[in-house]
Amino acid sequence: MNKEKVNRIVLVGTGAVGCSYAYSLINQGVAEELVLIDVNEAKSEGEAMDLNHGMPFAPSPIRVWSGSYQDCANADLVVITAGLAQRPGETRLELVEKNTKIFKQIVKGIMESGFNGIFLVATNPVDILTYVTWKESGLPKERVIGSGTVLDSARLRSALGKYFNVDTRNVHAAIIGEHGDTELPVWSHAMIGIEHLDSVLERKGDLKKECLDDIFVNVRDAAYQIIERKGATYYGIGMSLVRITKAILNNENSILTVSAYLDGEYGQNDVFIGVPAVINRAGIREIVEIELSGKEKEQFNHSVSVLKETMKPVI
Ligand code: 6V0
Repeated sequence: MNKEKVNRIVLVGTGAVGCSYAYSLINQGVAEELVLIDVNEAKSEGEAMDLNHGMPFAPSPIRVWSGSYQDCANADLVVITAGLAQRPGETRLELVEKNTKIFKQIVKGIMESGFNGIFLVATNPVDILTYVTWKESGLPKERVIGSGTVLDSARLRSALGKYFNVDTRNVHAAIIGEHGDTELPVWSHAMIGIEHLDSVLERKGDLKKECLDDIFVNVRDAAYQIIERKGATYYGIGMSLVRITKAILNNENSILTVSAYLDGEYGQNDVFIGVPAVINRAGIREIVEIELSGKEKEQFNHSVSVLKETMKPVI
C-alpha cells in the first residue's frame, strides 16, 4: 500500500508556551498530525479536545490527539516546551538544574521510541537544554535546534519597526548570543528595508543613536517586564516556534537566529548558542558566520563563557 507520508509533530509540554504554539500551528495550517504529551495527562487530553473543536475554522485539517512517547517513533519533529517556567525575579540560568533533570528523562523516553527526526527546544535556559537534548539523544548536531534568540530578534524588529514607523517585516535586525542576560544586538548589520541602519539614522537627523541602546535594553529585559505584569510569556515564543517549524517542514532555507551547535564557527566550540543559521528539512543546513564588530565579538565571547560556566555543573 502506498501510504502518503504526513508531517507529524509531537509537542512535549502543554503549558502556556506549548498551547500557544499548538494554537498558532493550527491557525497557520502547519503539519497534518499533532500529538500532545504532558506529565499532566488530563491537561493534554483537555487541550487536544479543545483544539479539535476549532478545526472547522482552521485553514487545513490537522489530527490532534493526546499521546505518549511511542508516538514519537515516526514523528518528523519533536518540540519540547515542558519544564518549569521562570518565576518573577528568577533568571533563566537559575532554572538550569531543575529543568536539566526533567529533560534527561523526557529525551530518554523519546529516544526509546526509535525517534529519528528533528528536535526543537524552547524550555529555558534554552541554550543549555538544547545542549542536554543533543547529548542525551545522540542525534547529529544539525537535528537539534533551540529557539535561541528568534523571539528576541522578533522583539527587536518589532521595537525598531515602531521606532521608525515601518512594517516590522521590513526590519532586518538580529539579537545573537545566549537567550538571556548576555545576549547582544548586531547593530553592525541591521537594515531598515534595504538601507543600513546607520544611514537611516544619518538621513533622518532627528533620530538619536542613543535611543537604540534603550530599545535593546527593553528587548533584553522584555521577559522580566512581561512576567511582572502577567506571570509568563507565551504568545511571542509560540509564534516564533511556528516560524521555525515552517522553515523545517517546508524546507524553506530560512535564516533564523536559532540556538545551534558551534564547532569552530565564531571561534567557539562545544556550545549551543543563538546565531543566524539556514534552516531546512534537514535541520540546520549551515551557520551563517557574519563579520562582527570588535565590541560585538567581545560581547559574544562573553555570552559563550557565561553559558559554559553555567553548564558546567549539569553537563
Ligand atoms: P507551564 O505553563 O508551567 O508549562 C509547562 C508544562 O510542562 C506543564 O504543563 C507541565 O505539566 C509540563 N511538564 C513538566 N514536567 C514534565 C515532564 N517531565 N514531561 C512532560 N511534561 C512536563 O510553563 P510555560 O509553558 O509558561 O513555559 C515552559 C518553558 O518555556 C519554561 O521553561 C519557560 O521559561 C520557557 N520559555 C521559553 C521562551 C523562549 O524564548 N525560549 C520564552 C518563554 C518561555
